[in-house]
Amino acid sequence: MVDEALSAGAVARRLGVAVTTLRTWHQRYGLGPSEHVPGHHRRYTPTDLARLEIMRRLTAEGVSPAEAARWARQAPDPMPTGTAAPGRIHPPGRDGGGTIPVGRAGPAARGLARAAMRLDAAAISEAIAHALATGGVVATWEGLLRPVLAGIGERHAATAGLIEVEHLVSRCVSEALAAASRAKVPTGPARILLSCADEEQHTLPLEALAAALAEAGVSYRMLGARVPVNALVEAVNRTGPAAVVLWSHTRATADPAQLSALLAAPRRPLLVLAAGPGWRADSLLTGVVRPVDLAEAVSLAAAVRDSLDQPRRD
Ligand code: B12
Repeated sequence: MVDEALSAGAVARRLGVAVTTLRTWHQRYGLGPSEHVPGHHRRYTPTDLARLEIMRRLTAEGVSPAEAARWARQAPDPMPTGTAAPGRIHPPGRDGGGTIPVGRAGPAARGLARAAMRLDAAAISEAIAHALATGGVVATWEGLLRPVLAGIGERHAATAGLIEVEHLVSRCVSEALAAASRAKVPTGPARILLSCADEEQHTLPLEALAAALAEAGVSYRMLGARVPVNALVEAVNRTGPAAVVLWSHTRATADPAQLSALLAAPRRPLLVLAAGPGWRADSLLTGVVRPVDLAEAVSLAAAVRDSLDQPRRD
């Protein structure tokens, strides 16, 4: 619920548009913030937000900005969130070309979903970068990225569409996570090896893990997508990692032989993590651990790294 005046950044996130777009709508079409507290930046009131919501929806439907702004300026004071009350104006156009379901996720996820549907890469990247900077990697993954990615998957499964949205969002997520990882490069030897299973192209969860490890100060080495088992074992033998995280997103790439090969490697890691929904819990070998989520994967990897820093008793 909107119960207080908002900054430009907060409004941009709620609407899923870039701050620069808001600025243009203000300067060109007079749809700016109307609350003015002396000595502070102007703030957007609920009425301003409702007008901008109309502007966003109509422009997304292809109505020209000037025409959309005319409708937006006519809007009466807003009703409680989510209501389409009688008496509200009914501007031209349909109610959007479909949405990405985000379940119970908050306004930032809904904003990101809208930006995704418009293929607005600037707004998508801005929303992710802001979440990473303010909430950190795990919260951004769980509260923002995971719901939107799962929603895209759901819509795709139902309609066979949205492939362009899936690709653009994936790219923006990758770039934002890589930037977050680069911003905090941990020192010390890389004792955690991250790899996708053979033929596995779903890398984003592993990229989230990499960024979360960087944030936690844990060094890692990332092999990325589609790593054949021989190459994985070669990397293990050459680098001697304490833990290997092997990601599989679908049953098709979850061949347990890859896990057996890790356990049989001459430089067998202390911990093998079979991560991702591809792995069947009941088919995992002794010595293989299956994390339930990102936070658990981070803490298991950090614990192994820390155990190496303890004096050995044997
Ligand atoms: C983005 C995406 C892609 C991108 C990936 C880009 C990239 N760089 O990663 C691209 C376009 C490449 C792609 C390709 C394909 N995709 Co795809 N893709 C997705 C999508 C939308 C998001 C993937 C993702 O990152 N999910 C992350 C979260 C949302 O997944 P989750 O299941 O909730 O994961 C939780 C658990 O795993 C748990 N967890 C447990 N342990 C750990 C450990 C860690 C470290 C973490 C982070 C989490 C964790 O927590 C996770 C959430 O945090 C999914 C939809 C979905 N629901 O996942 C489809 C989806 C996975 N894809 C699907 C398919 C079919 C494909 C293709 C076969 C399509 C095709 N015909 O080519 C190819 C497969 C290529 C291959 N061989 O790997 C299907 C899989 C169906 C199935 N179960 O077999 C899905 C489910 C979409 C659908 N509903 O149809 N895809």
